[in-house]
Amino acid sequence: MDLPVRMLLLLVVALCQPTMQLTFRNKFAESNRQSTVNYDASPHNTRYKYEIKTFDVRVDHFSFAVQDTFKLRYLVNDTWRKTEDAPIFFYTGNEGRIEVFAENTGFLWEIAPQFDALVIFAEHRYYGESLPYGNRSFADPRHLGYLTSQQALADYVELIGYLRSKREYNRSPVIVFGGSYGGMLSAWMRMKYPHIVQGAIAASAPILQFTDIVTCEAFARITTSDFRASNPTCPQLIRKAWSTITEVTSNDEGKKWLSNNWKLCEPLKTAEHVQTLKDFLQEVYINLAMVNYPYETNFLAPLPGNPINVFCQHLTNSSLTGKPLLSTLYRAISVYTNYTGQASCISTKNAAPDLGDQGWDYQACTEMVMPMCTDGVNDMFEPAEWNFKEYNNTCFKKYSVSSQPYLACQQFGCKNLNTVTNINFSNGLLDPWASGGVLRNLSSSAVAILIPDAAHHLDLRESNSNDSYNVIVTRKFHRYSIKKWIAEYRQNF
Ligand SMILES: *[C@@H]1O[C@H](CO)[C@@H](O)[C@H](O)[C@H]1NC(C)=O
Ligand SMILES: *[C@@H]1O[C@H](CO)[C@@H](O)[C@H](O)[C@H]1NC(C)=O
Ligand SMILES: *[C@@H]1O[C@H](CO)[C@@H](O)[C@H](O)[C@H]1NC(C)=O
Ligand SMILES: *[C@@H]1O[C@H](CO)[C@@H](O)[C@H](O)[C@H]1NC(C)=O
Ligand SMILES: *[C@@H]1O[C@H](CO)[C@@H](O)[C@H](O)[C@H]1NC(C)=O
Ligand SMILES: *[C@@H]1O[C@H](CO)[C@@H](O)[C@H](O)[C@H]1NC(C)=O
Ligand SMILES: *[C@@H]1O[C@H](CO)[C@@H](O)[C@H](O)[C@H]1NC(C)=O
Ligand SMILES: CC(=O)N[C@H]1CO[C@H](CO)[C@@H](O)[C@@H]1O
Repeated sequence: MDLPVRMLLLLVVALCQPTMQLTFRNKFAESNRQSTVNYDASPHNTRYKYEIKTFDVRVDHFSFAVQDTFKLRYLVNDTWRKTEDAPIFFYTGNEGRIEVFAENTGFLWEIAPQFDALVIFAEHRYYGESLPYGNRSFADPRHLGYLTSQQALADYVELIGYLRSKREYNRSPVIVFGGSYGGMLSAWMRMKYPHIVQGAIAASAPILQFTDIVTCEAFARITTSDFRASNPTCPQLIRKAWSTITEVTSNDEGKKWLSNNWKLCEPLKTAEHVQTLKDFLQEVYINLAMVNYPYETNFLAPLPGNPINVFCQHLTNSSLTGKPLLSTLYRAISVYTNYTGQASCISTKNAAPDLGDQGWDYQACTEMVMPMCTDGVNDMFEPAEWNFKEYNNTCFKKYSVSSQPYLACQQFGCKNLNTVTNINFSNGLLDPWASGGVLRNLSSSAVAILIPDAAHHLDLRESNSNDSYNVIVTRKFHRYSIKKWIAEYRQNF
């Protein structure tokens, strides 16, 4: 059984495991909370070269009571550093193994030689191998409580301090890079620590995707519009299919029919299984929107270029209903689940409960509460309200924590950001996460770059002959900004 490898930068919306005890579930919120990075751990076909090092950091940067330390992993390439005080290009790692982000951030690798820069990719605590309490990190709420974005930023500050403590990097300007949650971290690094970080490239960073800041429908509407752009019938059939699935699977014969025809690894037996299948479909649609890149990629799953077009080519006959509709939908879904032709069956469960998964779920339950909802009218999903109370209750049951929906905005700011400087916020407008992105200039040097034809942080990827003019120009702007920031830094010395 070959589960497609789903890798991701950032907030990848992943499989939803049904929480049976809930009568009402906000599926959208649930899938957001289950966001995950599933990565291929094997080091085959590593595109870029680096050394892997570790650095001891404190588990708790904000008290004097806890003395524990752990090893934070980071990747280094110092090949292009020519002179003293070379710029440090520092990727603020997000929710997953750091190698995944190194592989998918070709832009940084491409420009490092032009800037003679030292390249660093730092792993986020509680992901990959940077586990403060080893394999007990997730077992005990007292161990898990140090998983916060603020602690992670403080790790990066310590690591930068250590790198700069060496004579040859004493006065090195630091430029941070990140995509998705990593982009949030790079923006926040510059906002919180401007004396340490000279500038930030924050790609597809939804720093505004929080309570009372953006509307909860936006994410689903952007996803839907990506499918509509391909062909208007496509999202209509997707919407129709939800009730068709309910009807067809209302009896055992129908459950069996669907299990066989869709080649499901785990046959549908109960209503909960059907719900798991629906959550899975929702995840597939969202992931397709995120990685709707113009060329073949293997980020969340092996996919063709412009995967939504390929998907929607199957969904053009608006008269389809019942089983024929579901058979057609299966062929469309196969673009995501079986592009390689290697899948023997479709698994609707997250078969590999890895640490990355757990980590993001916890973060979404504590500080990264991102309200999402659907209405089934302006979007192609089943209607689901945002219900904070239910959300918090589920989190409390799982982790004994109380969700803090206002914490991120309190700590980092969501409004009145006009004092922010030296950040380029880039947003692919095809990306559902643009819903929480910075789409307006905050100040003369903290600017929003809108890329109409790009998905989730496409501009951070390596160049490709199919990149649109807008993506190419965005990368040029980034290079220009970085040059400017470094020159400003050097002038101040
Ligand atoms: C840095 O990357 C270049 C290009 O891939 C490679 O030739 C070099 O060996 C790398 N340096 C280190 C220290 O890994
Ligand atoms: C955790 O790690 C310890 C030491 O490396 C090992 O002995 C133990 O079996 C591990 N436990 C689990 C549940 O993996
Ligand atoms: C660019 O897109 C075209 C058409 O979608 C495709 O045939 C081609 O393989 C793509 N090129 C690359 C480098 O992926
Ligand atoms: C569209 O679907 C309907 C209902 O299944 C079918 O009768 C019709 O032949 C289909 N049209 C095309 C062009 O395939
Ligand atoms: C995947 O594609 C191959 C080749 O077309 C096919 O034999 C196989 O049944 C497909 N698997 C699934 C789960 O659809
Ligand atoms: C979350 O739920 C717990 C348990 O019911 C409750 O004690 C806590 O006050 C709730 N938090 C918020 C912010 O409502
Ligand atoms: C932000 O300002 C830049 C100039 O610094 C301008 O080119 C760009 O269009 C502005 N972006 C938005 C979204 O207004
Ligand atoms: C496209 C764009 O607006 N890029 C900007 C990135 O930020 C610098 C200033 O810090 C601007 O000069 C660039 O125009």
